[in-house]
Amino acid sequence: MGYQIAEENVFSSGHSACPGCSEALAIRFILNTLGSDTIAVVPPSCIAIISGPQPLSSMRIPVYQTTLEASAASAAGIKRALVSKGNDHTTVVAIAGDGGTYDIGFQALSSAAERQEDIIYICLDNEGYMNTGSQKSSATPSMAYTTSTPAGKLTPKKNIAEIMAAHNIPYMATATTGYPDDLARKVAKAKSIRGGVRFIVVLAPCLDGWGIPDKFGPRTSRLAVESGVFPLYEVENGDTYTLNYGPKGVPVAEYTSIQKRYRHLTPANVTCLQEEVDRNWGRLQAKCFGGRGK
Ligand SMILES: Cc1ncc(C[n+]2csc(CCOP(=O)(O)OP(=O)(O)O)c2C)c(N)n1
Ligand code: SF4
Ligand SMILES: [Mg+2]
Repeated sequence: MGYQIAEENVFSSGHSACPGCSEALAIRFILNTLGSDTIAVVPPSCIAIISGPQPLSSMRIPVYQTTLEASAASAAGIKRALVSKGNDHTTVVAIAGDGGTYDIGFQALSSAAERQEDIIYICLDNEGYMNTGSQKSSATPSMAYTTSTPAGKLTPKKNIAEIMAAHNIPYMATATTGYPDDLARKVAKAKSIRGGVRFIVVLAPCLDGWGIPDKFGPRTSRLAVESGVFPLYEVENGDTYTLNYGPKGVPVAEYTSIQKRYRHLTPANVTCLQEEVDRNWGRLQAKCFGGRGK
């Protein structure tokens, strides 16, 4: 039986994201799971557009809009200020994009993890700087078109999940909007752990940046999991791996063929992508099952 998703109306309709945006869907699941005793920190991104200008925000909790570099530092500062005033119950969550996490906000995140700050950090990964017109980030996968990689990206996606797990934080998880009960369960688990950075990276397909129809967000994210492009797993304390959902034998071609950002690929390119995905899956299996594979 799946995890029950709460609907506490901590996120309201009427925001200005593209209709069908996976980031908005993710925020709905995240905030309704965390509940109203939460303060969010949001850097410049489509998330900031969704949270909107106060008092018109769709996020019905206090939101601090920080700089693109400083989400983790801002969240840590807010948490410390609350605790120093005797409030140790309010959850502080940073919700940032991949550009604000993998790239521009990374030093603040890495140092907050090393200092064991008591925050939740959630990266909504749409694999590019979407708010400014779909430029490449280090989360953009191999060969994907972006407006700054018009012939396709020449380098692979940075593995932020493993980088964060290597900080020996209490909890790291991957999640996606196509598996909402899994996402909500992981957010609840992150909330239940006290102390240390709890990090979740959520694959959130961008309609415009990936070139998919409005209603294809959840379907595309499910194909990412079923093809092995984005396996769902958890790592506790840097070394205890749990696989939640792995590949189900769906070819990577099925995932790429519905996205315009891959429409320039030749069959040979798709074979290279398939090999990259198989290699990454083999590495993850070795970590989850001690090299035995499953
Ligand atoms: C230091 C800095 N560089 C660039 C910008 C301009 N900027 C605003 S939003 C944004 C895109 C952020 O991308 P991402 O974090 O992936 O979030 P998304 O828009 O994809 O949700 C950029 C580059 C900025 N605000 N600050
Ligand atoms: S550009 Fe992409 S991430 Fe931004 S609001 Fe639209 S669908 Fe969502
Ligand atoms: Mg992004």
